[in-house]
Amino acid sequence: MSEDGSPRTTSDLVVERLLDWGIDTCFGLCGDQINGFFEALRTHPRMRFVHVRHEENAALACVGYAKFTGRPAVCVATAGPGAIHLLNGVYDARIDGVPLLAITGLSYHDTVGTHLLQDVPPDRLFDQACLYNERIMGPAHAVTATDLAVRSALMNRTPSHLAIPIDVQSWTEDTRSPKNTPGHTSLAAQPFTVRPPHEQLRAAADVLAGCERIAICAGAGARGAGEELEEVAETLGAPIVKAGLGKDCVPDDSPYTTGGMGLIGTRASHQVFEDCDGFLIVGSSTPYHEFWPAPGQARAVQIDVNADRIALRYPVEVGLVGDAGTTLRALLPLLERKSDRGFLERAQRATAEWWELLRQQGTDGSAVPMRPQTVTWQLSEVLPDGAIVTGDAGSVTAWSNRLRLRRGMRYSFSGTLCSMGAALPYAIGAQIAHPDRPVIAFTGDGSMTMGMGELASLAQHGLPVKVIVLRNDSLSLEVWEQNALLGNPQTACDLHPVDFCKVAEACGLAAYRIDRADHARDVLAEALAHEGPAVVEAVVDPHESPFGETLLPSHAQHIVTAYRRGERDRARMAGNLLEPARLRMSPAVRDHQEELSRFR
Ligand SMILES: Cc1ncc(C[n+]2csc(CCOP(=O)(O)OP(=O)(O)O)c2C)c(N)n1
Ligand SMILES: [Mg+2]
Repeated sequence: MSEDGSPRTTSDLVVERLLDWGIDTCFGLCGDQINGFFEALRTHPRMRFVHVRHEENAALACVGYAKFTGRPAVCVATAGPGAIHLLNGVYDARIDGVPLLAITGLSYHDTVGTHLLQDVPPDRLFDQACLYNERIMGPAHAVTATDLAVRSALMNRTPSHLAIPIDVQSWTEDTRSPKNTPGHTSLAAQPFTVRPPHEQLRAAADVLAGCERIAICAGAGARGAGEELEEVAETLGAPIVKAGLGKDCVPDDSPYTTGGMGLIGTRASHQVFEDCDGFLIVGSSTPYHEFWPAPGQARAVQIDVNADRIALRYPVEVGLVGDAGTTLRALLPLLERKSDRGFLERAQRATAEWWELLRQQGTDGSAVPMRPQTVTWQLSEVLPDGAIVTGDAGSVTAWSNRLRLRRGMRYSFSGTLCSMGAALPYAIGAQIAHPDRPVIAFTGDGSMTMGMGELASLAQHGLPVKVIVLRNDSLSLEVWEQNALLGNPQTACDLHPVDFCKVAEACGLAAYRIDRADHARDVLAEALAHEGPAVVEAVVDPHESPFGETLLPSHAQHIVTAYRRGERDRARMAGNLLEPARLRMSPAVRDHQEELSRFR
């Protein structure tokens, strides 16, 4: 019985059990096939419900929430289209390894599969995305299924899914089977740490002792292990290169890091990987391993909490299955301090040169339109302490990856699914979890137009998120990818111009526009100081290459081919690639300088 004497429904039991687990935040959108569950949300205000405008964003908000807290939230959607919308965000959680709980509606218990309205089986739809994925068959099943769903999400860091038929959502009675002993599950879910055995730690230390120039690659699994990483880097004289999802594992002003890797990373990181003879991978299975040392180039050790990720992308000699912090702490006493600091010092000089290039590009006041680096550089200058920044898919991934985050700042993006439109819902999840921290979504105009509805959610919930939109009227990353990966001239990348300031104002948000580099810093500072939610539209050059300095030789060759084949914007783009400061840093572009010059 509930407090008012009415019997508890299946939905009441699920919500109450979630609250017992400490899960108290739910993002979603209602609908006739889930409204029985919404009644339980209405009557349990302790479960904070955050109404969003699109179910995908409910799931992505859960991912943002989990990435910045380590804790799961719930996303809820109606059957059929609601569940289908949810799926992209649920996959994002699965692929980046974070917990969430998805709850969807389902047709009546006795009409499933009879072609009624929205009769799409959500459990089959979610089958690949969720490790625990069940239908709740009645109130007697609710608590057990919820316990298993939550425990699976927490222990495996995966999404779980529960589908509840519309009538079952409101049922208060059903027949309990003899096997279903009341109270046979509990809230026990012991957090565990995984630590590799001593012999393997010894073997790893021996491998690293035999190397002279060790590179560390730190990914999502290294988040939270920054101190240990820096200590290992100091001991081994080893620079830390950060995979995209590891951006906030050590701050960008740490003396040990060369910043990001791959096309979106820094030239300094490329040099480290090119020159190393030892390789320590910590919590990374980045899909961009072609930028890692060549197989056979370096003797390697890998730390990963997932045993099946060991030797997935590099032929390591020793795999240490364990949590990054625990394993690094156990490894440290076995490591010999490298007396030769030359490799680290060279990396530090290359990193300083890199930041100097970014400073020059970012303070280039004469460029019209403004360069995207201006936003990156000036935003880094004015970011408040403790800021949480969310990035997006696009050339904006590179610009946000190159932000200079200080100690205590956090960052993430849809790293491995790389879904467009994740920055804003991630920011919603982050701001709900951390109401007192500055939260900034750094997005592109393509992503923004996909998810504009959530600007209204910011206003609706009074979430003071600052949304910075790089407006280039283009899906500009795709232009560079069509050119550099395939040798094709761009196609289907133009975006009809949208005035995001007007959109923001129409949604009830403050709006700022930056179209001059020399105003960027002041406008950004003013927007960040605004009390409520705000959009900053930064009008930037679509022809700026997000990876001029980091191209591989094959990319430069493809670019030349695309230009030969008539790339529409080749004059502007070639001119940009051939910028003298950039040329100095990019061997791939230098090798094609003569051919590129013909198109300028
Ligand atoms: C949902 C989704 N659709 C398509 C893509 C492929 N894609 C990656 S980046 C990108 C362009 C993003 O454009 P915009 O947001 O304007 O950012 P820009 O590259 O211009 O900075 C596209 C189409 C994707 N990653 N995700
Ligand atoms: Mg764009």
